[in-house]
Amino acid sequence: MQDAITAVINSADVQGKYLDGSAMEKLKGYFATGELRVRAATTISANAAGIVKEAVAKSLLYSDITRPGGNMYTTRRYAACIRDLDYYLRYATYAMLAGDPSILDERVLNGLKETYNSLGVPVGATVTAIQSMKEVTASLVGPDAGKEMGVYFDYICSGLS
Ligand SMILES: CCC1=C(C)/C(=C/C2=NC(=C\c3[nH]c(/C=C4\NC(=O)[C@H](C)[C@H]4CC)c(C)c3CCC(=O)O)/C(CCC(=O)O)=C2C)NC1=O
Repeated sequence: MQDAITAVINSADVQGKYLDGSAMEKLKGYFATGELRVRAATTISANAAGIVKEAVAKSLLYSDITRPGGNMYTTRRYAACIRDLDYYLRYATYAMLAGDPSILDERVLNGLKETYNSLGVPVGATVTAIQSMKEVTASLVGPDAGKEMGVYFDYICSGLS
């Protein structure tokens, strides 16, 4: 796993150089948003179950997905879907704190598309639900932190598609 600081340092180290102006700007941007990131993560963790619930209500409930024959039908599959959304929210929050998406590649997206395809889990509906979490989260943490979280929700969606 990387974060905004190690990403900048690693790339300078590869060249055997001190951080240049643009690397310093990246670090400054990260430090300047530290407070924002921590505050957003605190709010998200205190409201995680509610965020998932509202996103599911907005995007999946009472659709073909939750009816007989749908992939969320039966409590076992419904619970697996909620659990997956919980994972996406938690890992997007970690990535937002780190200011770097590498944790998503390593711990979430690695092999996920293949797993979904082999189990018949619909990727399109999953992406819709993640986009819905993005909106619910932004309305809770405000536009600036919401935008930053959006980067990592979108990263998960493109990794799935
Ligand atoms: C932390 C990293 C991590 C991720 C991301 C993860 C995902 C993950 N989701 C799974 C299943 C599943 N995922 C879903 C999800 C959905 N079905 C829908 O129709 C909805 C659109 C969607 C929710 C948004 C469902 C229903 C299953 C069970 C499928 C089945 O067994 O038939 C499975 C198969 C094994 C299992 O059932 O537990 C994995 C590995 N596991 C992990 O360890």
